[in-house]
Parts: sequence; structure tokens; C-alpha cells
Amino acid sequence: MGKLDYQTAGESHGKALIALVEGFPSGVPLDVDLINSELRRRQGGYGRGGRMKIEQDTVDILSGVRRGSTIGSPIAMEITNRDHRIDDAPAVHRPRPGHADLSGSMKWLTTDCRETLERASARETAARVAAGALARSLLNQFDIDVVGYVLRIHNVVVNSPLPSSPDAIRLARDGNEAYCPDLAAGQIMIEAIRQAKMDKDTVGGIIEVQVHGHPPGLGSCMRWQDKLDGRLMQALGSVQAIKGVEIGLGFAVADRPGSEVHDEIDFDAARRDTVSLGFQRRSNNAGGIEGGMSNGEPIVVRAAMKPISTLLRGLDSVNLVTKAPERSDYERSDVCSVPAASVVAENVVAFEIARAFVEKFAGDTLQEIRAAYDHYLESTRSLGTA
Ligand code: EPS
Repeated sequence: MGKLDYQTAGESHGKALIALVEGFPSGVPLDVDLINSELRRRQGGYGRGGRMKIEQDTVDILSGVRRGSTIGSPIAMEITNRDHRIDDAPAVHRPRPGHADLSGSMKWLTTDCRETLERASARETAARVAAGALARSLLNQFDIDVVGYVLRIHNVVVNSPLPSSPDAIRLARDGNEAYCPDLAAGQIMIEAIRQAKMDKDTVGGIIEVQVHGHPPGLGSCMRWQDKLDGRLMQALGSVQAIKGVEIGLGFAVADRPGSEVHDEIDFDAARRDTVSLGFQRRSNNAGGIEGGMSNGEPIVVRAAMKPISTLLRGLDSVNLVTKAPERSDYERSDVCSVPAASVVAENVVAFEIARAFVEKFAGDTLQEIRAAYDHYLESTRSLGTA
């Protein structure tokens, strides 16, 4: 039994993107429609560019599944690129500030930024969404729910309280092209994107992801690599264009004394049979993680996305061949992909939760994982009752 992990391969204009998931338990009924609907959502959102009119992202499952269920072998998924022309795509000599163009050209000793940008492109996130959405077939077996949405685009911020259940958040979120659960704010966000497009500019924003229904004890304080908060930060921080990640109160913890930060604990015996084992918090400033472990409260993570670095109006740059000052190259691009990034964030978080879940309740089969999970909940529930 290997560790649950995944890898991606593929360039933006190569033949295809690949997600390869290893260590996935057997016996999990696979929800391919869920993977495809997440891929479709990633392609959408207001502010996307022309490429999304060309592509129709769906997965072809190449291995690891038999008669609709996983069989324990590596699961390879392929997403075909309709717009595959990597050999014919023009050279890019004028690096876009903010993109991988200049650092990649220096690193791989080339004056053609295309050699780096093809892989650095956010198109790769389609493969990450496929892997994360696949992991949800496992999470769904245990009623673990993950929901991601947009909190802010440019200077437009959600300013009404969000519904508390993931289903209600999803319902509100899916009602607008900003993927924002506050409809009024979502409409103003769309206006901000429209304005940026008119200005030949781009805008960024903030996304939030919540996890519900998971047990306490995912992650560990024993090895720094195993801390759940650190792992979520790595997973989200590695998503293209993400420049900041925070958990719970995040940077706002610096403004408050401890008495206004830490989430006081109650016990309600009547709720002992729930996944929180009866423990309850009066607030959730920790964002559901203490000591690098889930504490049973919803996990709440946020990520800040910079504006896309391809601007129609260009930015000052230097021609890598002549070293003359020139404006950066323009590649077809999005004006804003914060809504799409909320889908990416939701699914990369889902994968990390599944990874931590399979670590804690290790087993080759769904059956064994379920037995370990039930045994754990039963054991923790009986703590203190001698
Ligand atoms: C993307 C596909 C890309 C870009 C975008 C994301 O396609 P193309 O380069 O052919 O237009 O639209 O990539 C970026 C914004 C970037 O900076 O790399 C996708 O599938 O999400």
C-alpha cells in the first residue's frame, strides 16, 4: 500500500494534460460526472479568455478503474487539449513581468520564454482539478464536503454573512458567474472585471475554501512535514498566481490578544455521536486546525490571487535577444480567473484532506478504511468514560 499522491504532466498547447493518482484505495465507486462537472466549472467564471471557448475539458480514465470502481492500481486520467500546437506556437522573447517567463528563461538557458510558459501556464490546473475531484469520490463515502468560492475580486468584497451549510453556500455561489455566494457582491465583481477588460488590464482577488464533516485528528504535530495547515498552504501556495494563504483568522491574529483569538471549548453530550464527538467551539478563529491537526471544526482556508500577468496593454520589459527595452508580449489570456481558481483551490484542498484521511485510516480497500475510521470514532467517543 503506497501513499496517496498525485502528479501532473502536460503543457498548455501540448497534446494533453495528465493526472496520475497513486495509492488510491480499491473498492471506491468513481464519480466521473463529478470530475467532469468540476472541470467544466473550472473553465467558466466571468473574465475567462478565448481558450475556454475552444476547450471542452473532460477526463478519459486510462487505468486504475474496473466496472466503475477503483482497483488499487495507479489511476491515470487524460484531458485532451483541442488547441494543441506547441511546435508551431510562436517564440516569446519579451518576458511578461509576473509570469514564469524571465526566471524560466534564465534557469533553462533560453531566449524563448515559450519553453517555460507552456508548463507554467495555469492550464495545468485542469489536471489538479481532475485529481482533487477524483479524491472526492472517497471523501463522499464519509460525508466529507469541500466547498470553494470567491470572497473578493479587486476592490469588491463579500459583505454579507455566508450561509453556514456547504450546500447553501454552493447554491448561492452557483447562481452567478463570479462564483461568489453573495449575489449582490458577485454582480459588482463582474462589473470590476468588465472595467479591467476595458482598461486592457487584469484583476486578482481572494478565494476561500471550507471543509465540513471530517473527523478531528487529520495531520500530525509530530513531524513538521505532516502538519495539515502546512500541507494546505503548500498545496494552495503552489497554485498558479497564488501569493498568499491564510487559515482561520490568518494575518488578523496579530491584531488581537489571545483572549480574542482562541476558540473556547464546550462539551455537549447530546452531540457525542456526531463527527465532532460532542466537542464544540464558541468561535472558529483557528480555521479548524490546531497543532497541525484538524480539531473537528470546519477547516477554513483563504488564498490571495494576483492579477493575471498577461496584460493586453503590456508592461515594460526587455527583449531577451537584443536586450532593448520593449513592452511585454501579449498571449491570449484571461482578464480575471479568480472564479476558476476557486474551483482549483476547492479541489486541491479536497486532495490534501483525502491524503491525510488515508494516512490516518490506512488500508488497501475502502472496507478497511471504513473499519479503521469507525473504530477511531468509537475509541475517541469512549475517552474519559472508563
Ligand atoms: C488556461 C489556458 C491558457 C490561458 C490561461 C489559463 O490558455 P492559452 O494560453 O492558450 O490562452 O488562457 O493561462 C494563463 C492565464 C497563464 O497565465 O498562463 C486554462 O486552461 O486555465
